[in-house]
Amino acid sequence: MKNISMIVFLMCLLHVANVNAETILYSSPTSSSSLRVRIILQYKGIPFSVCNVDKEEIAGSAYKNLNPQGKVPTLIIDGHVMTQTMAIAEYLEETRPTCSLLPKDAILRSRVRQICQIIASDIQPLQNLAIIEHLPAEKRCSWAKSWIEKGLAAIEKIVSDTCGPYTMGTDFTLADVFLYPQLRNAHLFNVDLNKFPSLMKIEKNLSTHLAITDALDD
Ligand SMILES: N[C@@H](CCC(=O)N[C@@H](CS)C(=O)NCC(=O)O)C(=O)O
Repeated sequence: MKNISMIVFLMCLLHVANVNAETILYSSPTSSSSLRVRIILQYKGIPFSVCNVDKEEIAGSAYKNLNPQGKVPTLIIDGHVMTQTMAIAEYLEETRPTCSLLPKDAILRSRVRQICQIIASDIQPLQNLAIIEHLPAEKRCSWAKSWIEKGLAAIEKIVSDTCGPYTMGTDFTLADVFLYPQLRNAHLFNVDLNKFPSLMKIEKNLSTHLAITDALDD
C-alpha cells in the first residue's frame, strides 16, 4: 500500500505547484462504492493505480486527512482529492466527456440520476457493513435484504420502459455503473433476483461488459 501520509504531503506540494499527478484510487475489494469508480475509470480508459485500504486504515487519522468521512472510495486525480462516488462520477464526466456515461436526452439523464440516487442514497447506506454492525448479528442479513429489495423493486419499475441490454437501452450509463455493484451486494444478502426479471437480464449483460470485468480484476 502507498504510504497515506506521504501521499497527503505530496498532494499539498502538487496543489501548490498546480501539477498533474498520478491517478490513485483508494479502494476496498468488498466495497460496492469503490467498484463504481473502478468501472468508470476503466470505461473511460483513465490509467490509475489502486491502493486497497483495510478497515483499520480507513478509520485511521492519516486516511481521514484524505477522506474526512473515513470511507472508501477516495480518488486522487488532476492533483485533487475527491470523495463521494456521485461527485466523482460527475467530475469525470465533465472533464473526460468521451465515452460518456450520461444520455444526451434530458429525461433519460434524469432517469439515470434517479437510479444512481436510489442506490447511493437509499439502498447502499442502509446495508453498509459499518451501519448494520450496530444491529444484533441475527438481524443484519434480513435488515439489509429488505432495504435492497425495496430499492431494487423501485428500479425494476423505473427501467420497465427503457431497458434493453442495459438499464437505459443499448447505451451503457452511470445507472449500470451503480446497479452492477448493488446487485453484487444483493447476492451477498441472499436477495432472490427472480423477483426482478429486467434487472436479472441487465445483470447478465453487465457481467460480460469489459469495463466491469476489468474493474473486478483491479
Ligand atoms: N456515499 C458514499 C458511500 C461510501 C461508503 O459507504 N463506503 C463504504 C464501503 S462501500 C465504506 O467506506 N464503509 C466504511 C464505513 O462506513 O465506515 C459514496 O458514494 O462514496
